[in-house]
Amino acid sequence: MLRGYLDSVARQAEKATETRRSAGGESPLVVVSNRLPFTVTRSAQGLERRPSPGGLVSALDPVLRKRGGTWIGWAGLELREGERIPADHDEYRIAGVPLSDAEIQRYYHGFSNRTLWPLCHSLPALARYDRRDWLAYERVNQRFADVTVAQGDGSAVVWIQDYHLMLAPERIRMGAPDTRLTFFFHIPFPPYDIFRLCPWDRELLQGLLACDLVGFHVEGYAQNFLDCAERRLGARVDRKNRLVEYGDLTSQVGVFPIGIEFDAYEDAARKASDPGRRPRERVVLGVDRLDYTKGIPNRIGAFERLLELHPEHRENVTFLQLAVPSRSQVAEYRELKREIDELVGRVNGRFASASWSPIRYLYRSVPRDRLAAMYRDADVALVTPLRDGMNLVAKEYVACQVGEPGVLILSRLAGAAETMREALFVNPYDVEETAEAIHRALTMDAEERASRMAALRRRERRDDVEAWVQSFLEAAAESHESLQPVTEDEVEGWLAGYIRDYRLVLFLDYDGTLTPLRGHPSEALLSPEMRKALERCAERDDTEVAIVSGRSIGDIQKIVGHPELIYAGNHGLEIEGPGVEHFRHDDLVHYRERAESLVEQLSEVEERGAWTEAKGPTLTFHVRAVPEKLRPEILDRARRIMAGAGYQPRDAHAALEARPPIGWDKGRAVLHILRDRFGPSWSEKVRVIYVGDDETDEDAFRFLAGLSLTFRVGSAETLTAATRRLPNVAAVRALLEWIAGRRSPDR
Ligand code: ADQ
Repeated sequence: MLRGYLDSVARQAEKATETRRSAGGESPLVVVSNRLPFTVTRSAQGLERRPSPGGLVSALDPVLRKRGGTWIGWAGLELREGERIPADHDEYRIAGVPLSDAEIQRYYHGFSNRTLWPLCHSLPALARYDRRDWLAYERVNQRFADVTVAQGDGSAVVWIQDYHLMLAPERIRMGAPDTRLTFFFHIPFPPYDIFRLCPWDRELLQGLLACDLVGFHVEGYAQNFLDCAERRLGARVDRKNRLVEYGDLTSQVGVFPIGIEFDAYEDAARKASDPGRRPRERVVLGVDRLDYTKGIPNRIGAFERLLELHPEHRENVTFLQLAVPSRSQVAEYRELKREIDELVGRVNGRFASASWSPIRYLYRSVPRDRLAAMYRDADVALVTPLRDGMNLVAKEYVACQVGEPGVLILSRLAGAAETMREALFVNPYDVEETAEAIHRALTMDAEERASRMAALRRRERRDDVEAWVQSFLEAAAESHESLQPVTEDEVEGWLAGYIRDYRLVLFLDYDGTLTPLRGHPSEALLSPEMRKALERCAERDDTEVAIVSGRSIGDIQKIVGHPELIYAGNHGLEIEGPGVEHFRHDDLVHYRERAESLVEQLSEVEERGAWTEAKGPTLTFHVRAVPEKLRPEILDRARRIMAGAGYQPRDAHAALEARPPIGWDKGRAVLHILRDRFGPSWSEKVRVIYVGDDETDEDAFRFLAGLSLTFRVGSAETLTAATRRLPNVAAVRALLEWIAGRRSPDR
């Protein structure tokens, strides 16, 4: 069913692209978010659309109308057979992502809100890790990507919103490699020590690193992300320019603090009627989604403490807390509701008089005009989240302050604290400090209130949500810089401490590591510079060099041509070199004949440029010359033939390796060389570095984990067990040149 749906999305997309091209204009925008800009509900009359409130929708709506494009998201309910999202004279396209109730349960309430939400808000004790939630998250992200790719408009800027869709960029990149992919993360990005608690942290980071641009609200989140990419994925990072190089991809990381629709709130505050309140009643206001990150219990505690410390506020000040019901499917949220009910009851019970209740608590959503009036009339806004990406309530309060200026009390732990400098700051965990801040706000003189509020309003008017969208889209349109090529100084930082005063054994793969991959293996020759670097390494008496390749041993010896090196051919099934006993795996003889017959069998799938490289007991089936679209089918047939002949087919770069099933790989070969050359306690005598570029090198990376420094070169499609990623062959050369020229150990 999804297939048919995707086809229809693709057909619509084609039509829209044609219309836009004939009209000319900017590249279209594709917004991808968990929810569409409206929610669909089912009633007796059928399906209906209700616009979703919120600054993001109102800011993006005009941009989409002007540039053309698509909004992709979930409609808010599971559509039944034959039901479609109702059309409504849309000026841009709407593509719904179908999700079942069960998927919403695991992907949305589960992984998004029970794992990522608490973790990103630095509340790891509340995070739950359930593999079934993760699998649903993966599946749903893939579906969002499929719908996006089916839009088929390579010229569009794709802008993905928020933590529900961290894997989508990578999946979109696979389906549409040239797309300009951008992402905005609306919640905090936590420090490395917290993010790594997630069992799937590397997959999530890799998902985002497929983007050209990743945006955060504040510098701290951006730096946390860079830190995680470097320490968990071995990516190269330029902190100053906020660039991450992951394999052969580079992402720009940017800081874009979000704003609100300032004019709309200000206007609503001016127009809203006066609800009329008791003379002398002063109001401290809290407005939040009912969420444990918002610190509502702490806030009630602080207000209670205020009444204890400063009894003059009793009877005169009321704390008005509005809370919109939120995520009530999640147990922690239901518990929080109960806790707040109890707290409010306790404080009111303790201090209320016949004519005054200290706390008024409304558990519901309030329409914009009423909310604006409440903001306008509040003497103090108490915005004290325990952690918050930005916090729009602080900004809305400021926009609505059109009368006698009030005071904003703001948690230092909200992103908004980075820019809203004129607020009174508190640590929300410090009840005493918050109580004193409320007292200070209630007793602040008019002049100070006016100057603080004027500065806050000026900034929020200028940096509104429209400005935010513009600055993000401008950055998205710019082509970002690449990182500086790897330098010997950089290599020194990675290696110097590790190999100081040790002998070094350097294992190097050949194709894709020492030379770029070519159409035919015979074209992949060493550059003179690389040859020189290799020779200089081999000349050192504290360094040994081994080449570990999938090629036959004869071929690799010939093509490298240096007599002093150790060579392991056929993925280590054959080993030769100075100081190492000549090795051929015992079972190899049995496979030589079988390989010959397999070569013959494969000739039937040698179509469209596919060919077989015979390497004695093993072989490689190459499809680099085959058009990309035809590869999967040809590879599939080759895979079946190999398996039928009793070989293990293994994916390689544009190729399939046929390996004898004899439990031997590059990892075992490396271990064999090390033991043979240096004895069983080799790890105490030498330091080991391994550099390779493909899946067959992963065996060595896993084997050597903890026992060596390992580097994976080139494309970043899969996670690696290597310590670090290098972008290309030039970076390998810088590595070898540093090794060749390093200071000798002091003996
Ligand atoms: P949220 O966690 O939803 O957003 P926030 O920025 O505070 O948090 O926005 C809450 C919104 O709900 C405000 O627009 C507010 O007016 C509204 N609201 C709250 N209580 C209400 C009530 N009782 N009635 C009506 N409306 C009510 C996430 C991140 C934030 C980030 C935003 C935008 O968690 O940190 O600022 O995205 O990027």
